[in-house]
Amino acid sequence: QAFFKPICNTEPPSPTKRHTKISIIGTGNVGMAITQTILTQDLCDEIALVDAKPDKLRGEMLDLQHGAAFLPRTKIKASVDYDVTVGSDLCIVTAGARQIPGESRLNLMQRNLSLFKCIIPPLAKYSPDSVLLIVSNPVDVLTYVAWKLSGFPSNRVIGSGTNLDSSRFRFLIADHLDVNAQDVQAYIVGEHGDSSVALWSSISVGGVPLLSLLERQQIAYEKATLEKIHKEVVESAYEVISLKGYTSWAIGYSAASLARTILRDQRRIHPVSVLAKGFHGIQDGDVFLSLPAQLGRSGVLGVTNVHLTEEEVEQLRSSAKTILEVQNQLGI
Ligand code: 6V0
Repeated sequence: QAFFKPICNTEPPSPTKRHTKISIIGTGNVGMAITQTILTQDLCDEIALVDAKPDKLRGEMLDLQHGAAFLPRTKIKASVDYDVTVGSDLCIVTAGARQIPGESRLNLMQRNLSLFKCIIPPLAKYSPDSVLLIVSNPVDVLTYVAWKLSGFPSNRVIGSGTNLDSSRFRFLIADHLDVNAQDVQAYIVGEHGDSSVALWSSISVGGVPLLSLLERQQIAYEKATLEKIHKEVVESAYEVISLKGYTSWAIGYSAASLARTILRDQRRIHPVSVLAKGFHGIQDGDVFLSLPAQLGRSGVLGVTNVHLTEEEVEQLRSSAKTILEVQNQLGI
């Protein structure tokens, strides 16, 4: 006998309301912070977790399931087998090898390439229409690797890129001016990490362009102060890692915000890693780096025509060159 006795003939579910599923590959610090943010923000109906360590994976799944009474209803599954990801709308990859002390970046990159060869083809097989969101580092090169291995069109392969760096940038500017970070429009573009580019010329606070405001009010804006803020953005990941061993909460919010924009077709603009060939004079080779891009249900809808100063274009091209150099050594 059924648990519930129906009170009337229930309507079949509306064909426009569909089941949404997110798969998260890698249940380390970052994967779990993303999962927990997605769960609490009620962004999908089902989450599938995949990791290479079965005990850790099952432990994380049970721990989250035990919170069901306090959370929006979301089915949580976990397996070391990729068939658990079947029919995903969004696949978020956070699995990554950890740098061994003394290991070169290139060697780490080669190990991550081997890892992606085991991860991306089955994801593409089980969810051929999904959007891939790459978080593992070095994120720009690995987004290129994921694009190549998946065979997906480039609009469906996105790297979380400088979405996080931009959030750190907005926090520091907001802190400096004592305003709300959500009122600060500011972008960091280019490589996620050391060669990232701060777009000072396009910063605005509550619709007021920052640099012209400072000039109008004759506040001697010192380039050194601005550069110090950017330097702090670049160093902040290293600082957090040196203090707590890894970064997790901010990347959790950052990736969940991308998931919301994509799955709910919000068409918001995020600085994320996209195929940048053809933009701002980047012509040599297929390189993924972050540019302000409009995102929606089908992935990247377009790249905004943001104004860059000559210096910013120069820095962006040099960022592209740095990424291409690593990419070319991989032989993929
Ligand atoms: P972690 O805690 O070591 O977790 C990595 C997880 O990946 C572990 O649970 C592993 O078992 C798992 N894993 C390893 N190999 C496989 C495989 N073949 N299949 C499935 N799972 C596997 O690392 P953490 O979570 O701290 O970081 C993960 C990645 O995110 C790293 O590459 C970081 O550098 C990167 N980050 C990227 C950020 C960004 O802004 N793009 C920000 C923070 C961290």
